Amino acid sequence: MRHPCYDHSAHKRYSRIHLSVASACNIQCNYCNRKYDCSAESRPGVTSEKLTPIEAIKKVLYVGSRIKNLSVVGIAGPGDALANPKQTFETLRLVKEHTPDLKLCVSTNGLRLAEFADELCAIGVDHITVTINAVDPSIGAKIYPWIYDSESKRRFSGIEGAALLLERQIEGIKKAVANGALIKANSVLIPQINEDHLPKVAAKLKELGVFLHNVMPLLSEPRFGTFYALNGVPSATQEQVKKAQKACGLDVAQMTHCAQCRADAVGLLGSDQSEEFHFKDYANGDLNALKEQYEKAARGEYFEAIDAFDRHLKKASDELNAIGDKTILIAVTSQTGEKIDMHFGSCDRFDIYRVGDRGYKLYSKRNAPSYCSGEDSCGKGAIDEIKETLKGVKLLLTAKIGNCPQKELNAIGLRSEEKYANMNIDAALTLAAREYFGAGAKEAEA
Ligand code: CLF
Ligand code: SF4
Repeated sequence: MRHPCYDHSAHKRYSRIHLSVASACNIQCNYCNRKYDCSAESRPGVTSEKLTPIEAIKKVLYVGSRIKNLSVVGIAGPGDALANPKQTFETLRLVKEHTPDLKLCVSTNGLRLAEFADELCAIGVDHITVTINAVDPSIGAKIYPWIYDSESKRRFSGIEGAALLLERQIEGIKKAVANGALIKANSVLIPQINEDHLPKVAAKLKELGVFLHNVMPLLSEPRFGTFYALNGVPSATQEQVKKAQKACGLDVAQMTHCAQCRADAVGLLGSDQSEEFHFKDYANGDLNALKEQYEKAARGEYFEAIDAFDRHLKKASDELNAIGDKTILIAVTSQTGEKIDMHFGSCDRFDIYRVGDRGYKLYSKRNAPSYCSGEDSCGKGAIDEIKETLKGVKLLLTAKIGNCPQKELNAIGLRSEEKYANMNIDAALTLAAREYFGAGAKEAEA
């Protein structure tokens, strides 16, 4: 999939551009200060430039002729895309007309999604994000002080408002799914408010056919001036997010690479290039001249090249999957999934590879309690469960491990190695396998 948010493997290949054409919002979230971008999709405390639809399409053409891996155009604020239907739809139509090779993506709080789902899908928006923080109005009421319903032209508050928002979100998602759109749901993890409720949200998302769930941490600092920040609701920790992702992941696939972008973000996720493109460079440019530049950039050929590269990679990986007649299981401790960069004591997920003398492949990811909990009883409670988790594994490649756990693991025939610390996983596995099989280990499993 050529969408950097929906496909983990695409996020280092394909870029997105956000068009900040939607300024107003029709609800109030307690984690948002409307001086800044929509915090349900972006990093709080950031203010984006605001564009008219015509400025926005000029920006797409200008940026697209310079960033060849641009594949997605998103509207994610700075307010709510569907609270500004005129600007949003005019922009989407212009993008569809002038850059039909780009995917269209919209992010919304969902209050008006049911009203606009058919129109969005008819234009070609096939990726829609809806922020759902609660599926219980009594919890929703602690998150949304009010919502404004444009149908009745009334403001609803408390449980009544939260219930109406939820009803519209559900109706909107059902309509969009029925139209074939891929729905991603964002949930802001708000400590003390919806932290323990998120698995219920995930269960509902599953029932609705949501494709992907993105649990985002609440970022709460007094300088953001939000209700929560001013009333002592703290930021969510990485541990809280991981725990929620693990629980929610039982029902719906979890996105774990969200960069909490700006409403005018440009480029790869986590590597923002918005500062490189200045309003004055494109806003007064001639639309036809910009379009010519865009077409000359031969983006289609570039996409083809990426696809061809992927096909080669798949072929190579298929070949690699014939990894040898003798194989062993090797576990690694990694925070990033790329390097051996985690200590055994803090690891709560072991990535297990099946490794042969000709290659390796990821076999499973196994969760276990951390050996080191930071308490006096450190290790004692967890080691039996870790040993059970690592049953059948012959080698553990880790950044650091103490003598006690090493001995415990040796007792189940598992050797641990620190010498590959901070090395890329692929290099470490290759070297470890070379050493293991070169040494003519007798124990290799079939
Ligand atoms: Fe933008 Fe959002 Fe579309 Fe992606 S972002 S509108 S789905 S193209 Fe992506 Fe950014 Fe996270 Fe959003 S990393 S904040 S999930
Ligand atoms: Fe702010 Fe977004 Fe919530 Fe609107 S939907 S109040 S812009 S966080």
